[in-house]
Amino acid sequence: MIPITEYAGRDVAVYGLGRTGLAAAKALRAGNARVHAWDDNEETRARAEAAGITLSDLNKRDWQSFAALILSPGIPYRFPQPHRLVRLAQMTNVPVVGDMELFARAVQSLPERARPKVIGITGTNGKSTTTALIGHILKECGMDARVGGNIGTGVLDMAPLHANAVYVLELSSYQLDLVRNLHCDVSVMLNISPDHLDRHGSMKGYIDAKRRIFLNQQPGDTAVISVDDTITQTLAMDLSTRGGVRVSQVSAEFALGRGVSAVDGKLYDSLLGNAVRVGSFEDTPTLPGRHNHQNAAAAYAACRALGLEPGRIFAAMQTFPGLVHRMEQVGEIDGVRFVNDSKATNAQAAEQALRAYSSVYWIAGGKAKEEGIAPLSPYFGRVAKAYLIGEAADAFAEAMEGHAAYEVSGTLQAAVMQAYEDARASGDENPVVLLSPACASFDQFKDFEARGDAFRDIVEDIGGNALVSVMRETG
Ligand code: UMA
Repeated sequence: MIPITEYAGRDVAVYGLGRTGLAAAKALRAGNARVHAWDDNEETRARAEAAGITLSDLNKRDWQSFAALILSPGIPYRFPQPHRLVRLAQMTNVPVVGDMELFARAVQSLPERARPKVIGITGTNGKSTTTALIGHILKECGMDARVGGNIGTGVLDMAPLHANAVYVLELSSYQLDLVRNLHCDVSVMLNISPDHLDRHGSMKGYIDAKRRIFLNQQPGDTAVISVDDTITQTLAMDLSTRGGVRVSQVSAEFALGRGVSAVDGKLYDSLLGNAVRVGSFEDTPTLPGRHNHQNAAAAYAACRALGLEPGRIFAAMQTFPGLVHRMEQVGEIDGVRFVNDSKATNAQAAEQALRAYSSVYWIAGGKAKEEGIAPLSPYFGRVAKAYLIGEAADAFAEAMEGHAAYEVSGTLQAAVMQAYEDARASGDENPVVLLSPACASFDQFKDFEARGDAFRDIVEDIGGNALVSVMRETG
């Protein structure tokens, strides 16, 4: 845990007691703040109490006494409308602060020589893989790397600040919306496409949140920016013309004159001008597909910014174990493969999984994103049948009409059972039951991890001893 001392002796409201809030409440208490913690969910409150947190109903408190409101990222800050308690805080001039901001200020409060390094990673897709990959490379190279943030560990739950440590933090747009003082020695921007627009009001609001990752970067710091979409290209231009920060461009589309390129299945480093071939992606089996090559190029550039040698970085990439919930190979039953891609919460992410297989029994749906699944229509030919779940089912059914067979299954359980039966009876070569929802999970699950875990549990129940493991994707 990282104790937070800036509110010692003062009253602080902590609203939301999931991973963020629970860690924040403990960190503040360790720093001698008087913590007033609340969550609207009864079970969550009970869990927090069991973890030693004293509850206090924030709806009934005198807000004048609070020095800050620590807000969990999942609770609306600005859009679709500020949460009632956020409005209450604003009306009583109580600053609204996120856990990343508390972390940033704790780092800043240290003398410069005692500060750890911070690598922040954001983007619409690929941030968890890139975060985990950077953490893995640094550890393999003998560094004290700590991985956390949106990837699943509340930042204040991480090991205490230490001068030689490197904090590798996945940063969501929700978290970035709440930072003011975060300083990344190395920032990584992977890609930007429409996502979470309900929470940011517009595409501009979403981009503005994302670009906050560069906020306090200074000369000597590095911004790694993948320039494969026009939005990130503009951000790279903006930052380069501003001067000061070193911009390392990466691409999985083009061979860059100066930067890191993943082209023709190979990784090239031309950061210093002359291109050097670093290695072939044939040797990194857990990083298949163009999207992973983009992640790998960005991770490589971030590690180069810390001064690591190309050969050591690439050797570490070869031993990367991959991530759960991201094209995770759950296993095979009677020749039917089950793939858990629950992390695919939008069309772009689902596209990568659909492209990887040719006979897909596709489970999709949940809480839809604005673009729906229309952008996936070029891949509907790979879909043997779709099983639609959650709030989005009817809209997705309409989008699939005339393109591929589908049924509205409603629940994940019904979808998996039917998809397995159909895949087994199909006679297709290598049928795959793929959970790649192209939707957020919040209508039926706590989060995408709970959805992926539920998928794995159902498959394990169906398979019993007949479930056999399969090798990870290799191409
Ligand atoms: N709550 C209320 N009242 C409300 C709304 C919510 O009390 O009106 C409570 C809920 O009951 C719950 C808590 O607030 O207990 C929710 O907190 P949260 O949604 O912020 O969840 P955490 O457990 O704190 O997890 C958060 C991130 N979740 C979100 O941003 C939605 C996790 O990312 C992250 O791993 C964790 O902090 C640690 O940093 C998850 C995610 O889905 C994986 N992120 C989104 C994404 O990747 O697309 C952004």
